[in-house]
Amino acid sequence: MSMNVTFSSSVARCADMIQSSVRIVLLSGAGLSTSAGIPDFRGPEGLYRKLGIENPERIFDIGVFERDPSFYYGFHKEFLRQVEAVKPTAAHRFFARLEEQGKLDGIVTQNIDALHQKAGSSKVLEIHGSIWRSHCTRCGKGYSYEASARKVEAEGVPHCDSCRAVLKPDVVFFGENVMQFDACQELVARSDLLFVVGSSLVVTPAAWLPSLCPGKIVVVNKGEISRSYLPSSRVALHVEEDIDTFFTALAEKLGLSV
Ligand code: CNA
Repeated sequence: MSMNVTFSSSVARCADMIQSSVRIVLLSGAGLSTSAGIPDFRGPEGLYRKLGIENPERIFDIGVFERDPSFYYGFHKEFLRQVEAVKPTAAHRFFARLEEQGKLDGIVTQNIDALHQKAGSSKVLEIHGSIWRSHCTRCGKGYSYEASARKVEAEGVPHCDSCRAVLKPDVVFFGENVMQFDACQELVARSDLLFVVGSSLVVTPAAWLPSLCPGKIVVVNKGEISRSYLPSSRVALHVEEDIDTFFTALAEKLGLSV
């Protein structure tokens, strides 16, 4: 009972904040896509726990990739299969509706699954890149998603048509620079309401972004998050609920159909 009261009052407070804000920004993480069927890294059902690898961050370690790309591509093949099968969640659709209403200034996503775009969002900054393009690690030749996916299927580790070097998807690995960071910083710095949804806030520099928000911050995340860089005085609301449950209720409160 008391939990329901807390839940509905969180929904109501959040709806009020949305109504009184004009430049809403979302920082999203893997938790937004778990209900679509893509496991996150660090959540209870996350890949790190499932794969049982001692140091699973090695999957996205650029040094490991350069030494042995087959380690990454074993994961990649499975990931592509999942991404192709999944559909956006209610939470993805919620933020697409906010953009339609002219309320949402943009999204910074750490996800590489393109579910925001599939849901209809167009103002999306993919700070960790995406799997939609690949390039040759030697000559730089670019490959479309379809071309590289065909090669992964046929060769396991895909190679360049021109120079035979290994291809790498345009996903940001640990040890590489993130993408469009200036634009991400500018977006957050002019927001009056920042949603941080489904992120453990442990991966920098994405985890630094909330500190640039001059307005209010709403965190929606069930499970542990790092508070190292989170400006706690600006966190107006921390909702520890299932993401889809919360955004479905919020949409209903605001009269948005998701
Ligand atoms: P993370 O570190 O895995 O954290 C996810 C957070 O979401 C955890 O705190 C979970 O407890 C929480 N969470 C998961 N499901 C739910 C739910 N249904 N309701 C509420 N909370 C939930 O993910 P981050 O994004 O913070 O980590 C950064 C990495 C993970 C980024 O570089 C991503 O590219 C990378 N990643 C992306 C995907 C994807 O594209 N979908 C999948 C897995 C990892």
